[in-house]
Amino acid sequence: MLAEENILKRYPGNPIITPKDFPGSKAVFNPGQTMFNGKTLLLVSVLHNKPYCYKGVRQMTTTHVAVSDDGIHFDINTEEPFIYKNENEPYKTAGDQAIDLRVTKIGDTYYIIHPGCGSWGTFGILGKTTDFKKHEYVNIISLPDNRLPCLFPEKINGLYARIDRPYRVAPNQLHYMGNIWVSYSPDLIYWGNHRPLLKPGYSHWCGTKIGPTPPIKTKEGWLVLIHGVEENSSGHRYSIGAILLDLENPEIIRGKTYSTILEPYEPYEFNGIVPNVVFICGAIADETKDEIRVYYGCADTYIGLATGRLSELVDACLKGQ
Ligand code: BMA
Repeated sequence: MLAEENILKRYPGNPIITPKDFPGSKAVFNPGQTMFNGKTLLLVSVLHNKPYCYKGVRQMTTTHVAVSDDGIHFDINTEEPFIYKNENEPYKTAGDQAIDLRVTKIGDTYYIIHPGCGSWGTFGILGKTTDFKKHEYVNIISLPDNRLPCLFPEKINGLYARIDRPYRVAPNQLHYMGNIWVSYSPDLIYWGNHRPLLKPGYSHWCGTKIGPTPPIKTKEGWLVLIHGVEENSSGHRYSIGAILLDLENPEIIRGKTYSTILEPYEPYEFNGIVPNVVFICGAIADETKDEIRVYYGCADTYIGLATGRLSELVDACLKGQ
């Protein structure tokens, strides 16, 4: 699909954050995102050129807070990581993979989920903060291989809710695949009532894999931006689409986009550590302004900004465009 036909439109000054903004890094990508005290706040995944030493622990990836008044120019805290490997569990076991952050605000608390990766497999680590200075570990909330559960921003029928994507080995053994599921919890730690929601492969752009981001509440339903992976003769291609879930019963899909809302097209989405990738961990929506902003990873190296109209995305889901 031509870039101009996608619902999300790129900011012309993309990429807005690059490794040049973080001395010693080789990738600054896949950010978690939210509004905090009236500012746009990103939790940036940083891959270092050589081990980054913090509090005596050497690590190759860390998470850093970046804030902006205008949503375009960001001030990154390069001195202090927000999440980093340390001697406490689960970080000791998990290795340093504090990347791909999913942020959900529930009440006054910002919950953050990121993967722990290591010889135990990849699992979901839940943490929280109220000030984006202190990150507090809560618990491991998903077993391998289920790296990124995403929380709904409010309880549904009296329970916390989440969507996740446990992996399974595909029958042809060529790829790992996974389906998206919904589950519920009384306390954000113990999860149950698991229900299957969506398989990959309903459209060419998500032929082998799909993965969720935190749901966004709209009048018409929960809007969930997802990434999709298509394998072809030159490798993989990561694009972005959307699904819309029923507000009262998120196990019901009200609609989904069959085409991408953003797919790799620009040079900075090809020329990087992992070419042919646009990857999302969330979005910032404002229903009163009918606006959605997506800070997305480009080729696992940079951060780009794409914007669109929330109502157009919801319509595209309902019409199956
Ligand atoms: C996924 C994750 C992302 C990455 C993407 C493309 O599996 O590892 O961090 O952006 O692959 O490489």
